[in-house]
Amino acid sequence: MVKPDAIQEVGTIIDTVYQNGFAICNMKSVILSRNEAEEFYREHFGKPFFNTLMSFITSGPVLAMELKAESAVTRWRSLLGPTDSRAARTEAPSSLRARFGFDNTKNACHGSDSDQSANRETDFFFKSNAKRQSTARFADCTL
Ligand code: RTP
Ligand code: MG
Repeated sequence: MVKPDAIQEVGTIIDTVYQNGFAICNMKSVILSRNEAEEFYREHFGKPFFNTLMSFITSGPVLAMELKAESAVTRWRSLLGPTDSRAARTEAPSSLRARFGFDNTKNACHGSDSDQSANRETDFFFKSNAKRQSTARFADCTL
């Protein structure tokens, strides 16, 4: 998920997605409501940064993408770099968070932290897509 602080860089981020061998199976831009943001980030409910995270993630559009690749969760998180963009700039200067994020909250992109989270989070954004009648196949995404 491209977060609101990096949405103006979304073209470059999509270039990076393809250059790193991911397929994009689904893509959707939305502005999350507070309730939706709480559901998406429910594992962090009650943490000290939760309200700051809620304000930030609902402050503008996000771009959700369902990415497919071998070991996609690990590879995408490695491309993201450390959570704090300031640390990313020293520890992983070519990472997305180093390039496009700002700090510990505004850090450009999200990545699922396990296959289980990836399933839950892709359902969160895309489950309703399946209801559409279409004969089209998803490019590169035969599972
Ligand atoms: P994400 O879930 O967004 O991919 O990030 P992550 O796994 O690297 O980090 P996580 O611990 O899951 O935190 C989720 C998001 O909450 C914000 N955050 N703020 N101390 C803080 O102020 C703080 N810690 C985390 C960030 O936006 C982080 O990506
Ligand atoms: Mg996380």
